[in-house]
Parts: sequence; structure tokens; C-alpha cells
Amino acid sequence: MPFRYHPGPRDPGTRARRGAFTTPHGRVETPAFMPVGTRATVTGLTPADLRALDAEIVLGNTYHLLLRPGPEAMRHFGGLHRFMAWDRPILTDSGGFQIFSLAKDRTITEEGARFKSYVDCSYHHLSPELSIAMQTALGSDVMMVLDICLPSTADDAAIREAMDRTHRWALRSLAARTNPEQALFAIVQGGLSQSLRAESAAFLTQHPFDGFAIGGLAVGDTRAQRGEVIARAAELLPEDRPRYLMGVGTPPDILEAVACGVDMFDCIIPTTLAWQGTAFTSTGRVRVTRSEHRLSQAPLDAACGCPTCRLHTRGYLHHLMKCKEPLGPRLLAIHNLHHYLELMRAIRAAISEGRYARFMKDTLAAIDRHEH
Ligand code: PRF
Ligand code: ZN
Repeated sequence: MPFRYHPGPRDPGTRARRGAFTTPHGRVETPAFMPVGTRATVTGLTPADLRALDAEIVLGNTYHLLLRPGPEAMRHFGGLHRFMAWDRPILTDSGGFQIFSLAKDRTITEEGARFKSYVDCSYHHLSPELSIAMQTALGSDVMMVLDICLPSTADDAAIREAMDRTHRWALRSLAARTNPEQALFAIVQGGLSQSLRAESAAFLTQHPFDGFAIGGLAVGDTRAQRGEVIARAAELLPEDRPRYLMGVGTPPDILEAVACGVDMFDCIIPTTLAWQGTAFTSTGRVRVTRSEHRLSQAPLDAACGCPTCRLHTRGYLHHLMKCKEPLGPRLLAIHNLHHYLELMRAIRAAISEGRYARFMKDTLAAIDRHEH
């Protein structure tokens, strides 16, 4: 069964839209949030945990899995779904972003990237073809093209050069695809320039990609700056295919991007903050490591129905974090992902009922009230 996007109801007051996509591993309702499972695991959580949270799709990273366990191991185990025992959809990022954020000693040429592994300092290559070959070995439901993501502060000439190369690499990725069951999304680049973004969208949408991502944001830009780029870029992407905003963001980022017509999100924030002891709650962020929670009998969030909030006190979570017990971050990650996935369910309900503008305004105001 090939990839297919199914449009759903549209919100009358904004550009927000409901929809779904179907893949060989099942259906994903949009707007969707994808928990990040970089190294074939959403750190600390089992596939059963993710199912209990009703996560419909997770993200995996080609870069990390290429370095370890590597493509041969992935083929040996029959792909990422079997390797990690997750039978729902998986989207894999191409490695484009990680080469820039993680690789040492990198050189990028028209052919591809050469870089030093963060694991053992050995040298590796990644080209559009090698990224697609690895994503084919991973067997993900949605593959991403290898792109070049520069910091938002890079100069205009560098941003243009990276964008043009991203376009050529996108066509090489399309030509390298061998399994028609695996969808392939292109990535719009162009930094903070509206004209380059328009050019990037115009170029990429002439080609038969299954969806389009907006990359190169949340890399040194402000929320207002990326808001403008997202609004414009989303408008230029086709109605009949999903739009994915890569690596963004906080709940306010997501609320605003949904209003621009974005359908998919991933972000490490809910899981990374959990490992640092911070929880997202209906009354703002809570740092459970603070001494004020030591004797608290209250749940993390009285309004939350997740297993962590149903069973445990802030005092207990404080204790686990202080003792560096692995259960602490695990319980916080379960809560934070539940918070994000609940937000997406509320967003989808509001769009279906045609009240997204009001919902966004009220939710943003509530967040603002608690954070300031
Ligand atoms: N490209 C890819 N992955 C990404 C990004 C990008 O630009 C970003 C930027 N926010 C996150 N993840 N391939
Ligand atoms: Zn909770």
C-alpha cells in the first residue's frame, strides 16, 4: 500500500487544516506531532509506552543509525520497525541537519558530505544516494531528502548556494529511490529570505515528491522571524500533499504554524526537557528538581490524565530526579509527550469543529499568562 494523503476539514477562520496520511504501517491523523526516536528509541520509552500514549508515528535519524549500528546491521534485522519493535509509521530524517549540527571536520562538495563520526572519529560519507540507501535499509514509511541546513545568520550568498545545492540533491534523492512503498519528502530551504523561500518552493513543487518540509528554521532565528517564513512558505506548498515543519517547536510555535496550514511537526523539546527535569503543564513549565516540590503531594499537572499524573506526586518525581534514578526522566518524558499529543488532539478537534482561531488565541493567552 503506497503513501497517500487524505485532506480533511478546513478551519474557516485560519489556514489550519485537518487531514491524514496512510502508509504501509498505518494511518496518521494530521496535524501530527512525531516524538523523536533518534537512535531507534524514544529515549527511555518502550514501544508499549508509545502505544499507550497513542503516538501514531515516530521519527528516526539516518545520521545516527548510519554510524551505529550501520546499514548492514539494519538490513540484517530487516529494517527499523523490526529492530525497535515498533509497527506503526516511522519517518526518517536524512542526516542533512545532523551533518551541520553534530559532525566534526566536515567537508561538503557537490557529491556529498565527508565528516568524522562522533562515535569513534572514523571518517564517513553521506550523499543523497547514500542517505536514500540507508533510509531504504531502515524501511521508513517517509524518507527525507538530504539537504543543507545553514544557520539563519549565514550570509545571503551562502544561503543561496546551499539552497541551490539542496535542490540538485533533492532530484538525486528522487532518482535514487528504489522502493515505491516508501514516501519521499523534499525540504524547502532559503533561510530568512522570502524570495529564496518562494524560489525553493516553486522549484521543488514541480517534482513528484509525496510531501514537502520547511527546513532551516529554529537555527538562530526568532519566533517572529520564522513565523513570517512559515506563513509564506506554507502558502506556496500544494494543498494535496502534507507540509512538515522540521525540528520546531514549543507549543506556541506549533499553534501558530498549524494556523498557517502546517500538518506535521517533530521536536526534541518535550523529551529533552524531561531528561533535564522540566515538565510542560496546563499551568506552565514546572522544574521538579526545585526544592519547593520536595514534599508536594500534588500531581505534576492536576488537569493531566497521563499515567505519571494519575499515580505519582511531584515530591516523588523530585526525589527520583535528585537521586538520578532513570525512572524520573522516564515518567517526565511520558508526561511531556502526553502533553504534546493531547495538544495535537485538541488542535485537530478545534479544526474539525471550525473554531481553531478562538482555540489558538485562548491557548496562547493561557500559556502567556503562566510563563510571565
Ligand atoms: N533539515 C533536515 N532536518 C532538520 C532540519 C532541516 O533543515 C531542521 C531545522 N529546524 C531540523 N531538522 N534534514
Ligand atoms: Zn501528566
